[in-house]
Amino acid sequence: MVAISMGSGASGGRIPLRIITGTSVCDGHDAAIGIMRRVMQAEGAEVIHLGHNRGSEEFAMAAIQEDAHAIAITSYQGGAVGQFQHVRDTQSQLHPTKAGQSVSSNT
Ligand code: B12
Repeated sequence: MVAISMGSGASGGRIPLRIITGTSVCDGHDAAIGIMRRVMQAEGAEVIHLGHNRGSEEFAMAAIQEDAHAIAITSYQGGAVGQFQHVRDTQSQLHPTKAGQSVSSNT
């Protein structure tokens, strides 16, 4: 199980990683993230999949509302590269204390 240690407790201190997944804005290429989210789930992560054509605010808000540990975005049109930084910036605006989460990308 992919989990992080949170010290002692009921689950032995390990909680499953919570990951937001989706495809970048104006992008309908969701085959790859469909594979990746199933790999993450098979490893025990809790995946909140937003689907395709998702904007920065949607990723940022979902990460905050779902108390996620990471955001995984796929993009097939190079124009969305800037979106990854924009998601972080939006998170910092919406919830400064949570802005430390990791955002992984593949273009
Ligand atoms: C399938 C496909 C489509 C399908 C998408 C189906 C779907 N639901 O996903 C359809 C037909 C809808 C489509 C449409 C279009 N497409 Co298209 N498409 C492709 C194609 C042939 C394959 C992409 C794919 O899914 N590969 C299968 C995945 C599993 O493999 P992969 O990409 O290697 O992904 C692996 C890694 O990259 C990695 N990975 C990927 N994402 C992530 C994310 C994370 C977090 C992690 C950890 C890993 C990871 O893991 C994956 C598994 O190993 C590519 C060409 C190509 N060969 O890449 C063109 C391609 C991406 N498409 C392209 C274009 C231009 C379009 C259209 C604009 C065409 C048009 N004029 O209508 C539209 C745009 C629609 C839209 N709004 O998005 C261009 C993009 C050019 C660019 N970069 O700007 C490409 C490159 C084709 C080309 N050579 O021109 N497309």
